[in-house]
Amino acid sequence: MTFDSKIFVAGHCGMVGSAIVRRLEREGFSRIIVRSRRELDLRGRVAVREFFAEVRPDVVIDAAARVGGIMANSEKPVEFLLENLAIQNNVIEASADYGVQKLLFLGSSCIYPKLAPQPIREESLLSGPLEPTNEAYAIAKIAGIKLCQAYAREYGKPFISAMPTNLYGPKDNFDLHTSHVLPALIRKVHEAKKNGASEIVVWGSGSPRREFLHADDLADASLFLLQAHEPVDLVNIGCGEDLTIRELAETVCRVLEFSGQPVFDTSKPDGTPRKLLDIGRIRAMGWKPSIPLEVGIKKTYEWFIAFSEGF
Ligand code: GFB
Repeated sequence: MTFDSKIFVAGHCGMVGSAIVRRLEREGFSRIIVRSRRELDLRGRVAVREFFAEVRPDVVIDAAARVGGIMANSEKPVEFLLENLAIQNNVIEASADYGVQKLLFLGSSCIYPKLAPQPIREESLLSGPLEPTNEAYAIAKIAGIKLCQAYAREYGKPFISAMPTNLYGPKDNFDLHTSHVLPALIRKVHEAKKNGASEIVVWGSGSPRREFLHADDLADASLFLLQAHEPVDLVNIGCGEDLTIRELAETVCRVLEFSGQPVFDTSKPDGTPRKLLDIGRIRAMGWKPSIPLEVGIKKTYEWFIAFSEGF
């Protein structure tokens, strides 16, 4: 990838895609190509092929996906499966057919088995049953990894699959029903402060452990992988540390200067008990994360305050 490369960022309006575009711009890449959903529906194979035939990108970053938290995933398995398969099949196939030199396919740590040994190494893929609350999304993403690997094996395509841990940052989804846990906690604490409440309701038992990576760190890792010379097909991206949901809730309360307490609604699902990635592979290549959790939460809250009108 050079500064002259035509780089197509699929999903640039989302949290991950927008972080990648910001980073590419900051580095001085001048030919960044984006299309809104209205301009190009990535679920449509013909439209995607016409776009690739016309634009001929050199590099593709596939950050387009239907994503959501534990509730959205459990309630909408059909949409998570169909939409993600369609988007990634179209983008990956067109990248292969229209001469893309490098493709980065972004997935998620939920592709690994529910009870995979922790921290989870890339080798754990397909070694056991998945977590039921996000099985549909995970199966779609596993199909994407397998498609990239198949293109590499059969046609020599340098397609990379990167699996980030739970992400957060500006432009996250703060809808309490469909969001992930971190934006939900930020919003709950913000509203509790505003309303003078003394507690926030946290879903589940508080005991599941999760690892969190700021979207800007993921953008940094994405550029690193695209510029690396070592061949790599599947690579984890995380921060290397996890904490319980209770500890996370307490951290959000502290960072947002809320003196109330988290209380736990155990009628809501816990999901997988622990999800900590082994990041030895990308560390050995020379990459490491740089945004500590508390700093990232503070930055995300500042974004939320600035853009939360209408929430
Ligand atoms: O972030 P989250 O929705 O997704 O939930 P997963 C993580 C944990 O936080 C679960 C708890 O144990 C939730 O029960 N939690 C506590 C909450 N309070 C809340 C809340 O207010 N909202 C939410 N959403 N959770 C997703 C997968 O799993 O992770 C996706 O469903 C994807 O497929 C994503 O892989 C990264 O970490 O459980």
